[in-house]
Amino acid sequence: MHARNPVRAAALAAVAPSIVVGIGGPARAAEQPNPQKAATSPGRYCTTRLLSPAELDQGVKSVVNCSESFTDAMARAGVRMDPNSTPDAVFVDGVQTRDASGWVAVHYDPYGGSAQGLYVLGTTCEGGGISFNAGDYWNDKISSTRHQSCGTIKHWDANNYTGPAEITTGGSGNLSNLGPMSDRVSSIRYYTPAQ
Ligand SMILES: [Ca+2]
Repeated sequence: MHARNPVRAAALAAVAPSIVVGIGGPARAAEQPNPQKAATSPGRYCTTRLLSPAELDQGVKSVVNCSESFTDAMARAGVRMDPNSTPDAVFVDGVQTRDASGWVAVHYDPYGGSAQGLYVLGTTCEGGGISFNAGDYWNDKISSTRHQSCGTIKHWDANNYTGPAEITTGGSGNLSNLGPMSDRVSSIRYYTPAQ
């Protein structure tokens, strides 16, 4: 049998805002839900820096800092913005901006996004990413992703970028709800736009 199936591929492309790879395959090694998942939020606005591909290869895990204040969270992360900025309206020197805020994507606990979330700080989309440890608040938590500077984002169940995964694509501001990877994401990598 030939592997190509243009009818199925076209159907997937037509209906799927996200593309699932590896689900149900023989190599599937799905994680069990994490019983130690933190019940209370560490703060509504969280930041973590984009790890480089080399750091991912070395097994470096993400450090996440959170605050109840959006501007406090950003200031602690070194993101410069005016004090009247909000998640939906960032101002720098009085000018409203979006990508200049310097995050590659924002991930959210609920479907459909939220004002609060995990802001991944970085400017490159060359396969860098983030990875959680079991027990981290954001491990197995994410259900939606807003693309900012990176057009292709791959979400894995495991924290080592292998096994079942789900890809979202979109321009800056595009929000995607996750399907099978909802509440299962343990590592993510960021790439340039797919198309
Ligand atoms: Ca997981």
